[in-house]
Amino acid sequence: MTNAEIASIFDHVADLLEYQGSNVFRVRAYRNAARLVQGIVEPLTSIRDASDRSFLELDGIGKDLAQKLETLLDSGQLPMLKQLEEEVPKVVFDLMRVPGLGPKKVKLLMASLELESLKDLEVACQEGRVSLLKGFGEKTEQSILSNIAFAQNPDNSRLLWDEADQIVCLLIQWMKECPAVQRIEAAGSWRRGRETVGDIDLLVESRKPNEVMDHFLAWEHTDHSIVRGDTKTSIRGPHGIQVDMRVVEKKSFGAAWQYFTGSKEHNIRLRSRAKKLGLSINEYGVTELNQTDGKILAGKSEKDIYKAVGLDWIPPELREDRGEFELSENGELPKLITLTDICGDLHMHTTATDGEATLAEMAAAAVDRGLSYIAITDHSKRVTMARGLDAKRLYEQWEEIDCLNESLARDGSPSLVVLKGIEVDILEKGGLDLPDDVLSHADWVVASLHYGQQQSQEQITDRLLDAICHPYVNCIGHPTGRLINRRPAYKVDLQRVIDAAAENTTCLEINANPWRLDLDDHLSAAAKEAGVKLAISTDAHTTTGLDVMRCGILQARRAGLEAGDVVNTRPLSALKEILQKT
Ligand code: DGT
Ligand code: CA
Ligand code: CA
Ligand code: ZN
Repeated sequence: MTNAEIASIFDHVADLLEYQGSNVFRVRAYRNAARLVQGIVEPLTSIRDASDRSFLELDGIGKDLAQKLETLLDSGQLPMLKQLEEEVPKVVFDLMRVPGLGPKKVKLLMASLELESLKDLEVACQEGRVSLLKGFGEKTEQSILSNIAFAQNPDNSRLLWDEADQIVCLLIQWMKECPAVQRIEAAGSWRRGRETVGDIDLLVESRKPNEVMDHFLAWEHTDHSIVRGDTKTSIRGPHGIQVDMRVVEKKSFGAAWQYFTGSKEHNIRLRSRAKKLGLSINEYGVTELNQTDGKILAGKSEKDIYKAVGLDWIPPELREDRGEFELSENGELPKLITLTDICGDLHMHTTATDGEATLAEMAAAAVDRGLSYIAITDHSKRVTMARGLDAKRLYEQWEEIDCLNESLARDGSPSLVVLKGIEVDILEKGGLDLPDDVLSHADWVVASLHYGQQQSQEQITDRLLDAICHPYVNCIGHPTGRLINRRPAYKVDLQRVIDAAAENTTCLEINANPWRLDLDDHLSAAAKEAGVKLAISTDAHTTTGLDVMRCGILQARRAGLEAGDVVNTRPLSALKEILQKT
């Protein structure tokens, strides 16, 4: 069982408990545990298997949850969940997957309408029966209808990249134990760093395909096999995801890796380019178009394949047929940003609001990750659910930060600098949640929109534009508000947002949380084009939450960003210069 699967089980438990009206602290414990486990990159099995470690070392995991983790890892099941599933009608799960329908609303709907399926709710909305219910106007009814369509769209049931990555890592580790495997690499959308992955594609170099297939089918997470062939075998693995494994010979490895990395659009362009040069490209290699002897001109490495058609090797993240061929041909491919370019992280939370680690713990975790600065950006008071900070509590936190910086400096170099920040809410009626004179004392201000997400495009765009033009706002957090597979973006004119950000030297965020990843690749590329500086930030709520930076980096690479396009690649002194707004 992977970490992501465990996280989704805990989330599910939290939903069901909340639906049943269970104690809020109990619900919260499961939600927090889900978020914690989701953020841990190391497989939990390795904590279980280490004799000197225990789950209790994880913040927020007490005896009860530790026991549940053991049970889940040992049996793949949770008796408590089984019981909950018996108590709660099945349709409730489907209803809760509709964005905007939380346990409370679902309860109301269940109590007033006879619902046995999502379809029943759709019909009830179409017949106007939902808008008659207390607390559900016509607007809500319309938004439920469009969100049902969102929930039913198969594009919204793909795995997050991060979830797929956990499976890829486990599988590669397992396959390497097979002596017949000479080399193994992952391909497909995972390798291109797409935010979601439909199925996983693996490529093995071996002269003994049969032994490789046997080993693959014996993987502990193999649910069942779909097809077994001589060169390709497919299984269903964790989360029901399909994994395709292909075995090729050494002389074709590069060609196959290129072919199965895709994208399909990129490959079509590549093949037609080859054709014009009198060549043919397939998964075995490059050959002369009209030659029947089948002599392979290139195939061993990807570099050879691209070279054969007069191109520089193209990084997988750019292989979407969005202009990469022209860049490659002219030797103008960008030098894509990497994780090692990152010097700081400019969005994170602590126990002062809804984070799970203290200020000092976050700072220590940042030092461990080699960062040279972080900004603490807890929520402002409007976010009551997270006990957001008012001016008084913010100033108290900043005093704490002063002390911490002093003691960090005393500890000697290389040291970390903690910036005094805030994630200030952009209010429903417009304006910011804290007075200007408070914001003027911050080192770094992120402004984000959490409430009033159902407003019209004009309203939301205006709210964001106001924040962008505000003299003390440095960055707009998660600028579209979408949650992948869960909630669509709010309606907003992003071109105006991007243009205003460029004009006001306000940064836009690429939120590295694998559920968010907004701005996405297209929008980040548009922002770069307009001259906007981006900040890639983790929005961490736990210490391990800092590790999602790599997901943000992938999204940035897909947008063609270089280190220079991203503010938190600068050393602190250079960052401060950029922050001097005109
Ligand atoms: P996904 O799995 O939906 O997230 O996206 P991909 O890009 O991993 O797509 P997938 O798994 O269907 O195929 C892997 C790569 O194989 C794809 O990016 C391009 C390559 N490919 C080339 N020609 C074809 C073809 O005719 N059919 C399929 N299925 N794949 C092809
Ligand atoms: Ca795939
Ligand atoms: Ca596939
Ligand atoms: Zn945040």
